[in-house]
Amino acid sequence: MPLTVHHLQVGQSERLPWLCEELQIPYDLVLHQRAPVFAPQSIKDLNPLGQAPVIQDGELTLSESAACAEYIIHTYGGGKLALPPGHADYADYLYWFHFANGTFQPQLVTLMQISRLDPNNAAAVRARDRFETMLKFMDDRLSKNTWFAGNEFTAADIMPTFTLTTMRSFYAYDLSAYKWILGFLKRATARDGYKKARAKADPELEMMIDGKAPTSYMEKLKAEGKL
Ligand SMILES: N[C@@H](CCC(=O)N[C@@H](CS)C(=O)NCC(=O)O)C(=O)O
Repeated sequence: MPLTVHHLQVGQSERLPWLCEELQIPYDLVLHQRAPVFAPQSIKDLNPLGQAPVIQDGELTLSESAACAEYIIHTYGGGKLALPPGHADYADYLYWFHFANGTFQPQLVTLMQISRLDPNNAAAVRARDRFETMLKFMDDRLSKNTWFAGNEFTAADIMPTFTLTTMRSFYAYDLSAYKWILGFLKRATARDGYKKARAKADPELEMMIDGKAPTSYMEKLKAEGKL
């Protein structure tokens, strides 16, 4: 049985079909739709936390984006798209790979949740400041490097792209002030692997690689009477 990737549409599991396409490995993609915001029962049946991604490989069922990415890279990808110990950019690779879901994505989730309660309270202002500091930090990095880890495209580029694109449909932040991030997004999403994955995983989702904030997924649901 080949590797199966469970993708909750409009979600961070989009990283895994992209990774599989870049690695050119066979995989079955199972699409799950939000119901209408949170995960459907089909994801809860696979992961007690009710979150995607989930992968299955024989008897194994695994969740957590970064764990799944590492599993795929090292089990099926021959280590491609990861940098090995001893590589000049190894530490940078590790840092940016883990920064994505260890720091950047949680900060945006915090900002989104606090802002919904009251966008002007002190905690929301602090969360926004910290998030903007992170964007500036990433922009600086990309002003000096083509890719996050250095000169090579790696999984450290796949990991943060969700937070810089599709996640903006849940918290519509503007990227106009970050021209190096925008350049990175253009390069990353022009790759064949990204385009193939997008066509399979979220064919109807608008590309969110412009500076201006996209239309929020929640607004669309409201307009369609689903919220
Ligand atoms: N840290 C987890 C987070 C997974 C996560 O929050 N996934 C979201 C999709 S963006 C989800 O499944 N949300 C559905 C829900 O919470 O009901 C990971 O990296 O896989």
